[in-house]
Amino acid sequence: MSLTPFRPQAPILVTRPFLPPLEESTAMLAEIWESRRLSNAGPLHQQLESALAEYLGVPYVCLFANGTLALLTALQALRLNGEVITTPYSFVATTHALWWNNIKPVFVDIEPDYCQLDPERIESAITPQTTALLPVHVYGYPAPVAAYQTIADHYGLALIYDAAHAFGVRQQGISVLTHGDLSILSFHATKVFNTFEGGAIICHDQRTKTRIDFLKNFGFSGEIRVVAPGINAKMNEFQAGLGLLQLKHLDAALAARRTLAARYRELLGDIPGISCLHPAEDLDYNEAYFPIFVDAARYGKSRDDLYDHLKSYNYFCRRYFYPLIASFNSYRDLPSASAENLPIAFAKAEQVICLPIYPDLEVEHVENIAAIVRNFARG
Ligand code: T4K
Repeated sequence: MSLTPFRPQAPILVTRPFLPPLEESTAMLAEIWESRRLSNAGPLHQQLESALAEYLGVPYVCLFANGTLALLTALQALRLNGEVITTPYSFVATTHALWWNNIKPVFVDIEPDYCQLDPERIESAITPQTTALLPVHVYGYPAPVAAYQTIADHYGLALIYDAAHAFGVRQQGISVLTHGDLSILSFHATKVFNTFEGGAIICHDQRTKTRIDFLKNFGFSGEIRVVAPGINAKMNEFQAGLGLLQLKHLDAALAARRTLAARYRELLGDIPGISCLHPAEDLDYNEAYFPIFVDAARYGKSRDDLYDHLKSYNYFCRRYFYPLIASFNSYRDLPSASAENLPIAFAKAEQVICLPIYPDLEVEHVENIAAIVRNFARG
């Protein structure tokens, strides 16, 4: 397909939040105004927990004000300390959550195919202080869960997934959120399913849910009893009401993402030096992001050249996850943060560009972006 690239008048950003029709939201707001129930596990909060458990195919959902608070609370819920093995190839919140819990992050490199924490490299990083593994299902692609579980079982480690990107992802019909001890979701504006801000912990049993529910509400169990040093991390009724509305439209939004992603793959697949990720046959993938990787030697231009070139055409992509978490000031002095320890993660962070993808993106932009990428290689 040959197309002369055009420059859209309005900037196209990497994502644009999906929202339900405004009239549905105003009806929901009217209910909240009437009831005056604004927070503290009100009826909408409870309804969304049940609706999400059913939609996602998971046992228990604990709603949070955002994904970062869910991560912080998950680490508290399992009473973790010492060292936790994690990936440097993620959003900073993954590592910040460890730091805020006074836990030392230990970075282990990723594998080159799907940028997941490499199970082959985990065992050599385990020390007597290691208490858990904290991998990420990066871009929503499932991490190698069976291999992690074998290691966690063998060494008696907890296993928490940062599943911020993996909303609705199923492998062989089973939600990826059912693995490990806990999984964390983000419902931020930039995510597949958003409640403006929001998040959740997925857990397997009522006992754990009860503990998490105490922890996210100051540790209160009843009116005057505090059973744990909790925090205020609750999702409010507006967020929960919005979530219930979003769920009604979610399948259509996911279908639109899949159509766009299929077109990208079709059009970018044969450009030398540009590679995309491909969902496996048995995967119901959410197309949360559309990362491409630029091999500068084969493409003839660097990743940053292409990023700037797309910007000159008014396409504002993002380089998730560059810079690598391990290169931020707070973490760069950790022994595990060195480039020698993390060669693949550093290399991938230098190659990645996430292209725009969101449900109401018009397919002509996907075709235009692909043409820009193709023509730039020749230029
Ligand atoms: N773990 C992982 C693996 C994560 O990726 C994240 C969050 C977390 C944990 C923490 O979850 P939360 O506490 O956030 O629930 C964004 C998001 O702020 C962040 O939630 C997300 N990951 C991360 C990957 O991306 P930025 O710095 O890229 O956001 P920003 O404001 O530059 O927005 C990106 C694009 O989205 C912009 O081009 C404009 C568009 N946008 C953004 C917002 C906020 C909109 O169109 N409307 C909006 O309201 O971090």
